[in-house]
Amino acid sequence: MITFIHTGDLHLGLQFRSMKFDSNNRRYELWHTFERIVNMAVEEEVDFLFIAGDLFEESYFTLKDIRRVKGILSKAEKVEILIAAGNHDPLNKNSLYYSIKWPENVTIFGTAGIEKKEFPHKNTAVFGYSWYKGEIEEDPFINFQGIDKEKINILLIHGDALTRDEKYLPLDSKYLQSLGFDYIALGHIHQPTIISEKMAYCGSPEPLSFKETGDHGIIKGAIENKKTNIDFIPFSSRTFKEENIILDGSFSYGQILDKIRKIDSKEHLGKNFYRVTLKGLVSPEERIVASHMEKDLSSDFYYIEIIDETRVDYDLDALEGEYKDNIIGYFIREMKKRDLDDEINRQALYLGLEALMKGRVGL
Ligand SMILES: [Mn+2]
Repeated sequence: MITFIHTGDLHLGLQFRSMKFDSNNRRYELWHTFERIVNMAVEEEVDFLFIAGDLFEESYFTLKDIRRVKGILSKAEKVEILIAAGNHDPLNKNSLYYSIKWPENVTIFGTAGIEKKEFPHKNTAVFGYSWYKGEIEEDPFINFQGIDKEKINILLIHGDALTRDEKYLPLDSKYLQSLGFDYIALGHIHQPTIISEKMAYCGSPEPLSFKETGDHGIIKGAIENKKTNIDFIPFSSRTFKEENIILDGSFSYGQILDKIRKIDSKEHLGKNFYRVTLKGLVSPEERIVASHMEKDLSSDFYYIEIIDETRVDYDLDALEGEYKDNIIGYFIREMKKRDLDDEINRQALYLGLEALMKGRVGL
């Protein structure tokens, strides 16, 4: 039997430039989680650690950083560590992968088609391929010789088997599955995706943005007598969560804040990244100012982002009565002739009213 941990897409060194959160702290967390993964491989005495590409961000990584990677991996001297570079850490002549001497137990796959590394004492062959630039369209399987079915065979590769984007090494999952591998460890898609018991994307162990909601972690697996068992293990220190809250115009500001605080347990609020979109109606007195709301919630949340998609709930009849002789009254009467159940008409009504009411206040 062999056991393994499959990870990838760590994106160590990522800048998080467009994010509002503390990017320096998040970068530290990526390092820490990488270290936790390697520690787990040591503690659980797995045979293999597979890293399926995008281990680091080449554009921002330094020699000091790659030495830090080596230092962390050096703690797992009894684990066979295999790396297939991806589009963010491509293996070319300038690559940091070439700037240091790696321990004996670390294998970085080459870039000239699918390579094989044998582990005779484990009766295992691991195949892999590294990207050499940021976009790969050619087929690395062109000269692939096939596998020896007497052995345990594993493939480690970074590429797109889901949408098969032609720039990002499109992988044909049916073809891959037909090759007879006992396990195919994929990288590139950041959402953990188990395609079959023998083929999976581990996903990014630490999610990197609100595009990566839900659980993130690693895959642990074992292969025995041609049978493969894999488990997804949630492992991230934080998760990204998106919620919608529908308001109906009857809520006070304080009640809206309370509603937002109730989207999760106190413990989770203090830990995760939340993006809350407010929809529906608010009374004219309770117009949302997202930045104020974020400040008022900041003591309850580790990170909170408010997106305001509410509309002000005007009392049309009252407004029409109050302003019957001026443009506001004319506008309401004109709009009432239209179908106000139609979303576009309603939006026009609210936007128009908002502009007119603001004008009134401005006077
Ligand atoms: Mn990636």
